[in-house]
Amino acid sequence: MGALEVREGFTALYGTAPEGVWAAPGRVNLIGEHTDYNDGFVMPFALPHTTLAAVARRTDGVLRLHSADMPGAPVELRVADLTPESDRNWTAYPAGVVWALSQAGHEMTGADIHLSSTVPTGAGLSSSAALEVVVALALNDLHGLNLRGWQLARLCQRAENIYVGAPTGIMDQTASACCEAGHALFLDTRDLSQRQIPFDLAAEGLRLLVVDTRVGHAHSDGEYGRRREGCEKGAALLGVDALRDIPADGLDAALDRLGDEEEVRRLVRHVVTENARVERVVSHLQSDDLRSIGPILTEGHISLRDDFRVSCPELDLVVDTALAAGALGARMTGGGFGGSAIALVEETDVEPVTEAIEKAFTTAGHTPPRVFEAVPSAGAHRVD
Ligand code: GAF
Repeated sequence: MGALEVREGFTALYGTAPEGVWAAPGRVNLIGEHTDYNDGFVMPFALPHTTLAAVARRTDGVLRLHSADMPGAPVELRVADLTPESDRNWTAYPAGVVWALSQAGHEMTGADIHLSSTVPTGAGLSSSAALEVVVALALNDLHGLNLRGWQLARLCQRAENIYVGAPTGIMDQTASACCEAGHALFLDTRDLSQRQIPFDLAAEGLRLLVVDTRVGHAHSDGEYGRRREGCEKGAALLGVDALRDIPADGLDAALDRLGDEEEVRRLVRHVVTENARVERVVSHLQSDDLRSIGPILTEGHISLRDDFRVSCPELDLVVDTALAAGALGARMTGGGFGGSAIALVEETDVEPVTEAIEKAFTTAGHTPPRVFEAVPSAGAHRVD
C-alpha cells in the first residue's frame, strides 16, 4: 500500500484528512548481533519495506489506532490511561510510544492514526521498531518537538522495554530512525554515536539475499532475556560496566577469570569477538573491499550458533546451503530462534543460491522460505 492509499484509508476511516503521512523501515543487521545490550557495536541497514502512518492530532486526549493489516475497527484509548504492560496486542507499540513521549514531558493531546506495513512480521526484520518509529516521527513533527533520530530511538526503546515489556536493545529503533539509503549504519550503542558507511552492493556486482525462514520467534522472549542476563552476569564477574569493556586482546584473560562458568564464558566470547567483527567489516567497507566481509559474516553465524546458541536448524540450513552453493558469506540476522538469515552473493549467483535454499527446505520438509534481495534504503521520513 502506498502513501496515497494510506491517506485515503485514513479519510475513509476517520471522516477527515490526515495531517501527513510518514514512513519508517524495517532493517537487516549486517553484523553485530546481541551486542547492543552490551554497549557494543552494530551495523544494520534499512530495508525498502516500510510501515506507513497517516496521522492527525486530536485535542481531547483520545488515541485512536487502526491498521489496514489487522481486522476490526480502530482501537480507542485515552492518553491519560495508558499503563505499561496492560496491552498484549499490536496496539501496545504505538500506544507505548505515546506513553513514552508523555513520560518524557511532551504534552500528548491525542491522535488518530492509520497504519499499513510491508515489513514482514515475525521475520526478525524489525517490524515492531518500524511501527514505533513511524509513530514517534509523526508525533515529533506534528508537535514540533525537534527530537533527533537517536532521541526518538531512545523513546521507542523505552516504549518497547517498559510499555510492551520486551527487554530489547537500541539497535532496531536506531536503524529505523537513522539509516540512510546506500549506507550501513555503524552505531556505537554506548553513546549512540554513528557513522554512515557507504554500502553499494550493486556497484560491486554483489547482492544481499534475505531468507525469511518463516520460523516465528514467538517463544524467544524468555531466551533473549536469559542471554541478556547471562551477559550482565559476565560483566559483573569481570568487574566491568558492560562486556563492551573487554577488548579482543583481553578475551583469553577474561575467559580464564571466568573459570568454570561455562555458559557465561560462551556468551562473553561471542560478544567480544562480535564487536571485533563489526570493526573488521567497517574497515573492509571503508577500503571498498566488499567481498572480504563474506567470511566475517559466516564467522559471526558460527559464533551465534555455537557460543551464543540463538540459531535454529532452519537458519543453519540457509547458511550451510548458501555457502555450499557459492555465497561469499552467510549468517542469521536479528535476535535468532527463527526469523531471517542473510547471504552475500555474486550477482550471478542469486538464482543458484536461491534455488539451492528452496530445494534444501523442500527436502527437509520445512515450510518454503521467502527469499528477497535487500537494498540499503532510507531511514524514517515524511512522505506526504
Ligand atoms: C533483537 C533486539 F530487538 C535488538 O535490540 C538486538 O538485541 C537483536 O535482537 C540482536 O542483535 O532484534
